[in-house]
Amino acid sequence: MTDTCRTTCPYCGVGCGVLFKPGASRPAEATDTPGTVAGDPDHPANHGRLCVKGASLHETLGDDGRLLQPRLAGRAVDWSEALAATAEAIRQARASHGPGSVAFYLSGQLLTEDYYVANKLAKGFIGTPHVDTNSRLCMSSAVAAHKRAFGADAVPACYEDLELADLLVLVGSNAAWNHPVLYQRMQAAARTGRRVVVIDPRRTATCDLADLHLPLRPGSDTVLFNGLLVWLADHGGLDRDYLERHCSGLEATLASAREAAPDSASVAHQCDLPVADVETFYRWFQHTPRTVTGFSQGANQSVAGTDKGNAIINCHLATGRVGRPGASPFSLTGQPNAMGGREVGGLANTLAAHLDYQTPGARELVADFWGTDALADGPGLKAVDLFEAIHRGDIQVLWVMATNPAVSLPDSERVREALARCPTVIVSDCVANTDTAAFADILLPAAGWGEKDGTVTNSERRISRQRGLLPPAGDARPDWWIMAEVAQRLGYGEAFRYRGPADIFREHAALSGAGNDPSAATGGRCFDIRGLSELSDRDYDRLAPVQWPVNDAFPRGRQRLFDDGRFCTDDGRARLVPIQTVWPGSRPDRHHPLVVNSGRIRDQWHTMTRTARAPRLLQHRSEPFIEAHPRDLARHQLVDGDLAVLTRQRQRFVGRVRASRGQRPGEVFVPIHWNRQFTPAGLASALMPAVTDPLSGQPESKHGVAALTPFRARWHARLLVRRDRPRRWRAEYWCHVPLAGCDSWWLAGTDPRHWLDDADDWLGGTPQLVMSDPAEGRFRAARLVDGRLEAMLLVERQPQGLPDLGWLEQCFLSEALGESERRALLAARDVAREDVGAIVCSCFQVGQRQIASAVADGADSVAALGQQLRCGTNCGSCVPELKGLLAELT
Ligand SMILES: Nc1nc2c(c(=O)[nH]1)N[C@H]1C(S)=C(S)[C@@H](COP(=O)(O)OP(=O)(O)OC[C@H]3O[C@@H](n4cnc5c(=O)[nH]c(N)nc54)[C@H](O)[C@@H]3O)O[C@H]1N2
Ligand SMILES: Nc1nc2c(c(=O)[nH]1)N[C@H]1C(S)=C(S)[C@@H](COP(=O)(O)OP(=O)(O)OC[C@H]3O[C@@H](n4cnc5c(=O)[nH]c(N)nc54)[C@H](O)[C@@H]3O)O[C@H]1N2
Ligand code: SF4
Ligand SMILES: [Mo]
Repeated sequence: MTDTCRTTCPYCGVGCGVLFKPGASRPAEATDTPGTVAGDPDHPANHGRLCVKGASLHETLGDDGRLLQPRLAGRAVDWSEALAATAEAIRQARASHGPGSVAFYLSGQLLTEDYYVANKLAKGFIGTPHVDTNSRLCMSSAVAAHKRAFGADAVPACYEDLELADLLVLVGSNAAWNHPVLYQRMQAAARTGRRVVVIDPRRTATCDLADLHLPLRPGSDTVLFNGLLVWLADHGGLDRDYLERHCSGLEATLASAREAAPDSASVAHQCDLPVADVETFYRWFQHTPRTVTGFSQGANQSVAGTDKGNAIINCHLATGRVGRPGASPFSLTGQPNAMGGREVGGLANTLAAHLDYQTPGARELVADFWGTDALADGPGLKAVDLFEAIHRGDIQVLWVMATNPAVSLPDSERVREALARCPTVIVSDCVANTDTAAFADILLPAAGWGEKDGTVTNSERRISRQRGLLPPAGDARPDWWIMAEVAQRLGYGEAFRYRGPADIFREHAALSGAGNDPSAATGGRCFDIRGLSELSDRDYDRLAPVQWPVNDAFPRGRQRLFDDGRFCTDDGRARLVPIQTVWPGSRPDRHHPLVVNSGRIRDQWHTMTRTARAPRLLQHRSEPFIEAHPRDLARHQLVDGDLAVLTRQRQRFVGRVRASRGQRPGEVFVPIHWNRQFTPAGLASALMPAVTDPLSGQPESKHGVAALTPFRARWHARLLVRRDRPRRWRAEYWCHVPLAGCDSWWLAGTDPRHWLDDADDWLGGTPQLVMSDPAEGRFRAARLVDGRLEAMLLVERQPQGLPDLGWLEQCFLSEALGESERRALLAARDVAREDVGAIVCSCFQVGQRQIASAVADGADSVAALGQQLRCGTNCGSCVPELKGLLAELT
């Protein structure tokens, strides 16, 4: 068990290669690491780089918090009972209500092999069309846009293009935090004349790289890109020859663009941008042949998400910049295997292997290939509609795999109601307690990263192996195995007799080539990896990262698509698509005066089931927050550090206020990560209406509306205890923050408390050190056992009075507290150690105060700070923030 394995990071769509060296044994404590990780210098996505999440992967392993056994109605059972119950629920629903009463809700975080088996089992054998995935919330608008423009869901570009481009346009992408290694590659490729434009209502960390930031009105992207097309047409910027030979639809598209965005003054007005900035962008685009436009959730998660994608692609087609070195539109994929899921056909409106139900002959081809006569008839329900159908009672059995819909779907309260109403909810997850698992009738333990084997496809179509070396935690099993076992029990045995992921991969690769004729008029289906359909088990194990297609024409894969101007449409021409303006579905009103934008933070992954296990990843942001312009805060009598409440109808989001001039007045930003495992009212999705793009079905998760009010607390507290204490507290506000040496909670309440009387309760015993100042609303108590710190409570009237407690964690690691440490505890301030301030560099634990004092002492660059404090010298994720601090402080 000491070999190093080459594997792939399970987080974002960059798909970085990771070298993983397992330790000798699986440790009992999550804080002991069962191995080490490093970037794989030979992987073409990252060339050895990792971001802070990837670099902390080993800290997220271990059995602590894992789901170790199957459970039926909360009772631990063995696999044979769990599998039998799962099969029986499906059999009964199918027999009494038809195959369409069974639904699967899958995930772009499954491996391709898991995904393939799920799709085959559900659509092919159970015969239900209702198979959708969290990629609906993520990439489905980009998928729909690609299909409209290119005739297939294919990303033309590759990562190298981000480096070759002379103009990089980033639309609704905070790559510095969400695609950090790509961002580092963009940063490293900076050179004289290379320009970057960031289009985002917020000034994000990514703007650090920007020569021009366009903080547009939310939802106005199509106006901006329609205006660009008009500008190109009016200033001689169209590539007439390319349009003539390879595209159709220019006239109608230009006509509707003129209507929506007649000139740059109109664009500036509609987008709420200075006219000069709009024209600067237009001019740069016009005069830079090597332009890449990267787009992500600010484009996709919109009622006009598909249109935003096509408005961008229109401009690239109009200038002949598709699939050429350094010139292409580029959908930056979110999840590690959103692409693999799209390849196997995991979306409800697709069938399998880039075949749609509507494709002539497709159903017959797939039914024949799988050897089934039960294949679903046509498209099924998309995620938001699926959960509505569950709410209505149309679905008897829902199988949720590798996703957390109670947190991530919009209008989360209604989603919870739907889950509660569904007669049988099956949840496959690697973690025991999630908001969704709380609704499970059958809970199945899935093997996780480091334990399972298979492939994933990244944003640039590159297929890489994820390899497992650790034994699965407890009784956990790979998802494909669980489904294949259920298939056996449903009587579909022959079709699911896989010995391992290699068998599944070969079958998937063969299906991509089935009935796929490259010499056909349409050029065949572009997702074609038949060249991998005969890999031996050994070859599969050794499979090096490769970009699809892989076939006779491209036996080693293909870097770019459509560089020959031939597309996957019937006539081989790409389509420009006329785009009209559609504004966001919900508008602010008297009761909900603020626009709520939501997104990601640097160090957390989605619903935190894995990243919150690495304490250092909670240091950058440890609580849900509300970022707002200082003017909006002043209007509500709020200051930085206060708690506040966002309300939409009856839904509440409680978070800590962060003042930011990078936020447009009237708009606030909240993170998507916190959920009921950590805090009772921190769900961004509670504030999002279930409004979707009519074409893609993708929810508009970037645009809710809400009212902001102060959270009027009488007291604010921080409680730190050694592990194994109850997790929920009687306080209106609590937020759980796991630390390395202890557990901790931020707390606040409106009711009067008698701290002295209740101290034993809070601390789990009588405190030895107590300081009480009721007049000031201040209280501190510490409990020691055999000289070791066991629990500590600090109370203040104002949250700003609570000191930064980074140093306190150390006290829990200390074997015996000395006199000065005890004094420090009561003073809530470490007299001997420097209070480093809020952590900015997670790798080396460098805090804001340290940085400020280094700057005061003359450090005037990121390099100088790095030399002095080491911050920013490992993964580089904090460099934008370091620059921000330097700009602020110098
Ligand atoms: N650290 C971290 N990285 C991640 C993830 C994670 O959870 N954590 N998740 C991964 C996944 S699955 C995904 S999908 C990607 C997402 O990656 P991104 O798309 O970069 O992430 P978001 O933060 O959701 O949103 C991006 C930006 O869209 C902006 N935006 C909002 N409304 C508009 C608008 O109308 N127009 C424009 N132009 N912009 C707008 C927001 O202000 C935000 O800064 O990240 C991946 N990487
Ligand atoms: N308001 C708002 N909502 C959003 C977004 C937004 O920007 N704003 N973004 C949307 C986007 S782009 C996305 S991608 C979604 C993400 O949202 P989700 O997919 O709901 O979030 P995750 O936390 O990634 O859920 C993955 C689950 O799978 C489990 N898991 C991990 N590995 C495995 C495995 O191998 N097998 C199994 N069976 N389980 C596993 C994890 O423990 C976790 O519980 O959120 C969407 N929701
Ligand atoms: S950028 Fe970070 S999270 Fe994304 S794949 Fe690479 S190491 Fe993982
Ligand atoms: Mo995503």
